[in-house]
Amino acid sequence: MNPPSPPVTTRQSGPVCLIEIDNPPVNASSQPVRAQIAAALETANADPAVHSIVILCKGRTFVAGADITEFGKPPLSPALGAVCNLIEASGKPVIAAIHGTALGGGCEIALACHGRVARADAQLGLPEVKLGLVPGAGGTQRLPRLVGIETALALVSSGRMVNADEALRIGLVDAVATEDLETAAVALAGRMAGESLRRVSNLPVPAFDPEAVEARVREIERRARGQVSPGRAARTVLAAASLPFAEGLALERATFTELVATEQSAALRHVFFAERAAAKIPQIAGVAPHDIRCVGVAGAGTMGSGIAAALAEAGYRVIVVERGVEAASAGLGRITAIHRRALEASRITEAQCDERLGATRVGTELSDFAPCDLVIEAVFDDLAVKQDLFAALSAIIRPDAILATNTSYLDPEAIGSAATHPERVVGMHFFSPANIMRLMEIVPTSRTALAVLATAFAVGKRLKKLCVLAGNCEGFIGNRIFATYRKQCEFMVEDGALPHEVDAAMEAFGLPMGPFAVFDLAGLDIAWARRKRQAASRDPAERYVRIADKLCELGRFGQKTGAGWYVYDQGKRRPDAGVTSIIEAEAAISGIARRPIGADEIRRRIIAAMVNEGARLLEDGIAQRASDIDLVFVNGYGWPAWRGGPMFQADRMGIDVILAEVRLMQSRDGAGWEPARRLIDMASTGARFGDA
Ligand code: T1G
Repeated sequence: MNPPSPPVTTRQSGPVCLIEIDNPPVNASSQPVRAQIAAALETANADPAVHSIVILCKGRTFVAGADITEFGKPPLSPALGAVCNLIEASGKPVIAAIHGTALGGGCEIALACHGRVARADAQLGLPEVKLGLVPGAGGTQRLPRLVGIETALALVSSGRMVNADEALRIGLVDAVATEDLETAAVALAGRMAGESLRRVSNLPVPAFDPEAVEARVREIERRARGQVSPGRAARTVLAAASLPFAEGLALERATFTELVATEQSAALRHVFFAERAAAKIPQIAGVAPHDIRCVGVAGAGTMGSGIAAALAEAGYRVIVVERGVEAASAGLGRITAIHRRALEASRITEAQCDERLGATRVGTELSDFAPCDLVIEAVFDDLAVKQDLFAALSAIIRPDAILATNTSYLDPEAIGSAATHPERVVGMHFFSPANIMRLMEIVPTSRTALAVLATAFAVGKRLKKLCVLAGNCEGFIGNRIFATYRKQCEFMVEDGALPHEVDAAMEAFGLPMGPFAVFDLAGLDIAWARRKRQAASRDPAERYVRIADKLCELGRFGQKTGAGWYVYDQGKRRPDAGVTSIIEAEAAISGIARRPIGADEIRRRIIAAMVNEGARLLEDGIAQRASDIDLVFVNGYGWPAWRGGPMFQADRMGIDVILAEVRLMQSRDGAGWEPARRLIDMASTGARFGDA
């Protein structure tokens, strides 16, 4: 078999040496790439026939970054920073020919060049902070010299990409190729040959307002809410203004080396690869999805209008149907408001807003759905209502059209059974607000055709959703674990903690809002209704805490009624002594001697409860992999990505620690809190969720 071709080759275009990288899938600057770029540079500089050099890439993109799989292992020479310094020190001009996404180390290679040409559809960025890092190959020191401190701060601390036009405008690239990229790069290289070289590191940092910049850096640190890399990246960029280049590089390298070893970076790298793993659904590999252009949405309440807005944003034609003119008008108002808010925030242009509204029609007749390729129902979460709808729609939609249910807790199998073609029914569980939350759980029934499942994933991807395959059980992945989480929180309150103490412990962990505040926000009545539905079938041996029922019986449904676990004055929430009295009374009835419960125990019990249920989901095949469960909580429940997710956290805490906590629950809380078999096996073998 032929040996693999080297990832870097050179060829001549007249007196221009083309150093071409071919390291699929994204031309990551792996060790062989780095070493071979360095060697090619040396050869080109020694060759009298070469007067200038172009670095370009084959495949879909310029270098999209360092090879993330190398992180967490001993560094391999040459470091990318050293290669960038070699590029900049070249005696002959080096031009970067950029297409696709020049990110991270790729952008840094371009910054080390003496000129940069971008294809019109190219994007550039330094997204290292999204991996808990800072740029480690000169980006924090070269970028401000090219684009100024303020712009460099914004780009490095957010990891945002810029398109070719913006890159040209801010001075990140010298030209946007209106013709063939290689031709444009070779032409620029020719023009620069023989001229004095513009080395970015020799440029002064453009003047800036130090007070305004310091305030900006503090704002970046504040908004990072516990994640350290955005603030550290900002500080490292700012150092470019006060340190000589070499010292700035040293500071950057030291910061990168420190952060790459942190748990936050390990967690963010875990999430990065988890997102890519979640997209791998073996059963639909190679299955062609339906061609979806026109999507119907049944119901234009909060969920339906959010779904409709997301569909229009993704470029679909959208037909919405509500019952009655008044509801339809209110629904249209909600949809219009979503697009207008995006316009007012300058996230879209007037034309885009008009285009989205123009693609959306709201009516009152189910027959309006006749032309749809897919209809998503977001009507009241009642089984009979949904079954009647699917039965009616079956007589209206085309024989190849798909029916999707957005149900949160009902059984898609039961809903689908009412359709004349249950093989064309699938669950697409959006999270509210549907136009903002990235997560979508995709739930096939036992009858769902593979092409229908593939279509749900294709639509989800076009909606830019993070799609996770979920098996069919009550609550699927997220809400099933969340229900367990909620129970354990209420147990802790009966055992001795107070709602605001539980919330404080979880907010200190990094959640933007603690569980009891979330319960109040979502409304206590929804879970109350479910508990009443389940009362008859509840295992009497199961521990049951009545505190939330008591609150609901008093009409305390949460924020919407001004009181729930907290009391609300002008939107501000505060602990309520009345709730404490109810808690103490219920504990007394249960014969529980309440005791103080510290933040560590609160977090340990919550994570252990989540992980044990997650282990059960894996055993039951409801979740394909532990990292999918992590993605559900990072993208659907506010879990900070820099914590990696509950299963990742379990590996860090130790499976034995988790199991010990679950055994305490079993002895204290009884039925339903038995350790999952998988957890017991993992503890005995030393296995971790991350090993799978
Ligand atoms: N290293 C290793 N593998 C990578 C990779 C990377 N940088 N980027 C992508 N892959 C793999 C990915 O796991 C998947 O593998 C396949 O490529 C396709 O990716 C020194 C320290 C470029 C926008 O953060 O944002 O440079 O699953 O599915 O949707 O200062 O990949 O097929 O086996 O995402 O078209 C900085 C990360 C690194 C960019 C393409 N760079 N990548 O998106 O494809 S740190 C990044 C992306 C750094 C320097 C610092 C995206 C993409 P598999 P994909 P895509």
